Amino acid sequence: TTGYPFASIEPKWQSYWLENKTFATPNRRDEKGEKSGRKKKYILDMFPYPSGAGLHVGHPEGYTASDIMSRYYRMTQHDVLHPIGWDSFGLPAEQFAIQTGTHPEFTTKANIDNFKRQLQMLGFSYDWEKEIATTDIGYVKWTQWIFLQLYKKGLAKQSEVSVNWCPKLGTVLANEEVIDGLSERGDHPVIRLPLRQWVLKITEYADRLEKGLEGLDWPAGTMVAQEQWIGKSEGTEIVFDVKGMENEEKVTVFTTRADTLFGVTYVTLAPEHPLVSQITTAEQKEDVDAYVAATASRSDLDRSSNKEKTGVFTGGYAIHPFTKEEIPIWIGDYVLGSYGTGAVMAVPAHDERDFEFASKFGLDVKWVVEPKKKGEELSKEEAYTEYGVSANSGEFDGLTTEKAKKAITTKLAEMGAGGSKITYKLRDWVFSRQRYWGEPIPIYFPVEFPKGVDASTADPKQDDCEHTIRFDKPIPVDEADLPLKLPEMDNFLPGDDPAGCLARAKEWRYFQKDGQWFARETNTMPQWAGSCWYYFRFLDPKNDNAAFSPELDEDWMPVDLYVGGAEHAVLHLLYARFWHQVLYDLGYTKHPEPFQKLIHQGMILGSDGEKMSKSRGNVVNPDDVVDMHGADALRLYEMFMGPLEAVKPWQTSQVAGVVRFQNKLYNIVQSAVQNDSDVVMDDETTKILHKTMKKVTQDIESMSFNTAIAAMMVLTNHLTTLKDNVPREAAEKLTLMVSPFAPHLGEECWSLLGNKDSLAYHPWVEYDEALCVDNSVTIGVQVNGKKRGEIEIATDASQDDAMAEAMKVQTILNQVDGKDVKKVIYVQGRILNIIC
Ligand code: ANZ
Repeated sequence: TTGYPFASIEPKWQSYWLENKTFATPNRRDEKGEKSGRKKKYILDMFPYPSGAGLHVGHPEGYTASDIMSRYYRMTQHDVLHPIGWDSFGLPAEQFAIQTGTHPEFTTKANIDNFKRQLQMLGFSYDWEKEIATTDIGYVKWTQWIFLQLYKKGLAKQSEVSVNWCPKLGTVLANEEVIDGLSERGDHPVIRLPLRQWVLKITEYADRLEKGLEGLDWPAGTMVAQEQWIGKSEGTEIVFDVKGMENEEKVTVFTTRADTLFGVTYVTLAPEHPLVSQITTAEQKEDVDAYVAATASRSDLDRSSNKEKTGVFTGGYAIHPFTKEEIPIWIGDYVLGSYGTGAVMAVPAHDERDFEFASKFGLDVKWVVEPKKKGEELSKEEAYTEYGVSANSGEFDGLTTEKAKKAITTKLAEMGAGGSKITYKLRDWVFSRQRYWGEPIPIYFPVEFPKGVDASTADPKQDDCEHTIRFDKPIPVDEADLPLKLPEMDNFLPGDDPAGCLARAKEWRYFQKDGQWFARETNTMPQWAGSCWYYFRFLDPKNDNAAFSPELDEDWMPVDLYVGGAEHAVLHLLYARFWHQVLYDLGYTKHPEPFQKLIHQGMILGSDGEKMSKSRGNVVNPDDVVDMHGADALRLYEMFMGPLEAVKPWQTSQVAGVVRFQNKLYNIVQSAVQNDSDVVMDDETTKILHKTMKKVTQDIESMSFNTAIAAMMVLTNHLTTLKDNVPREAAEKLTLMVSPFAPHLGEECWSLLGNKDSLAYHPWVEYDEALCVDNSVTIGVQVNGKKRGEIEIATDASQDDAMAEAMKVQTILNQVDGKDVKKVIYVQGRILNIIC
């Protein structure tokens, strides 16, 4: 056998595909705009961030899977849209710019070129005419346009958000980047600081985002993760009067356990609750102020962690809505200001956190839920948080927890002291970044000068020109003036102004219109923005008059298959669904959800079973694998490693297995080509062939690629045993089947078999169900009651056929030969008994 010369063959087919635009997206309408009757598939990869490191072997895993599906659907007569692009804004390019002075645009372009070279080297069937980068100015224009639609719909607002500001690093940090008040990077002090930010009101879509999940074909874990992030919580709001302020202020709490209302022994407010200052008595003021100040620097994450509970008494009292008892009001930072109402009714008997808090401060504990099961007793050493039966709860005694919740909620509603309430964990989305390399937010503000200053000669670009920017009067950029480009800069350091480095680009920031000065927003959008709608732009990447046309939305949406990493299970998918639903509400798309089916490829680990990382030195570079074995071998190996969704270690030694498979397949085709007299298919080969065609077809449909490859290996091994007698039909069908997996090999074999055109649109193989069923049996043959051998015959073979088969077996023949056969007993499918 000869090795398959991939090094010359693969680039040849890659050029062929590019030159012939083999994978151009078909038009789904004729010249009259009539829709085609063909089925469609929109197959989408999560587009990569073009990092300086280039592709790692994890990228081709998902991309090969989606490529197999795209190629398979083209061969099964679907119109296929399979695009790719670049998620090219983001921090690394900016940090590289800060370190080296290289403009992020330059770095981004170089990285994209490298990624593109690598993807083309792997033979993916993308339509390169659809390529987009989120940093393209023609794309930025429409990202900004969508922001304006959000703004006009009241879904983009400014808000003072408490952020983690690190003066030393000159940047805002995510909660995860702050450890015990210090920056994770460099151990610099971090302060909590209110910063004016743009916020997208995703919470207004909480309900829709949850309901929309229904009917999507997504991994169960991802659905759950989205649901948990949205965090729908059904409960009750309960209104408590405040002693001495009966007609003025009330404290409203949110609870999921209204049944425990008779067990409330104190109320806790979040330290930032607006009523704290009014409720606090003069005696308690000093302690309360000190506590409020001390907790101001703690993040929500930190506050809800399992650290020791802290708090102080306000001196005020709430009135129990039923018993009219006076209940002390405390503040404690385990109550978050941003969830529910920022206030809780504390029931230490039945809530762990309240129990801990009450134990620490010597507060009362009242037991109001008893276990349902007979014999089970309250330990009273810890909170009893299970459901049970109400006790010490007046008229509600004896009700199960579920019933008591309903009855108490109903009664509160009748009294005007509360009612049912649905709360969500989801928070509004802080949408601005104080960075350079992002889309400028298309908003500006009026500039005002102190009284007495002549506005016509003032120039706010000058350092000494005193002025005020009226952030309370935002003005959206005219849609006709989009895109709003970034200014040229050569220093991308954030600096000591939390407003970010764009604040220093004064020539860009300040402008005059009709004699009035204005200042642009200096915040940019987060990297999430570009990935929120790229799947729409792929429909219509060159459209300068709209983000995408309504016809193309109708023709191609929704995405039929979305393939990407599970690390995007929550945020990207939620943000993209949110923008999608807004665009749906505005009438720009006819489809309520963007991604119908979602698959996460499992992570590929290093050969040591650890996550691949530079520091571990266990990273496998696809360039090296392609150099050594070729692109098809890399594709086949990654698909053969195990189930697509499984996490699996890279084992270089096992690449050899798929290389052998490729070589054998190539040799089979060559041998079939050399057979000028057409070899007839024997029954066994026919059968294996049809079984393989069935298995590969079904396995591709269910994206079970490793088992499809295994089946093709079995067929290949069988055909190899036929040596010079490989039937041409078998070689052709095998070539068609392998082509989605190993497209270069497929095309090369197809052309060796005498075809002039690419096989990309050749009809997929069809199997005969009848030839796939196992319809032969092996039965024992007795001569005069003694077993003398076995025969393999059709399940429904006749007695004559069975006898004929038996007479071919020497051990049987020896017993019968020369004698008269007196009688034959044949039971179909079971036994043949010859009496002689
Ligand atoms: C009284 C009670 C009694 C509660 C009991 C629980 C058990 P989920 O399911 O997460 O929505 N809670 C409400 N708002 C809060 C806030 N801002 N910060 C911290 N905790 C808050 O949980 C709702 C429960 O979490 C509420 O029900 C409240 O405590 C607490 F036996 O109220 B519960």
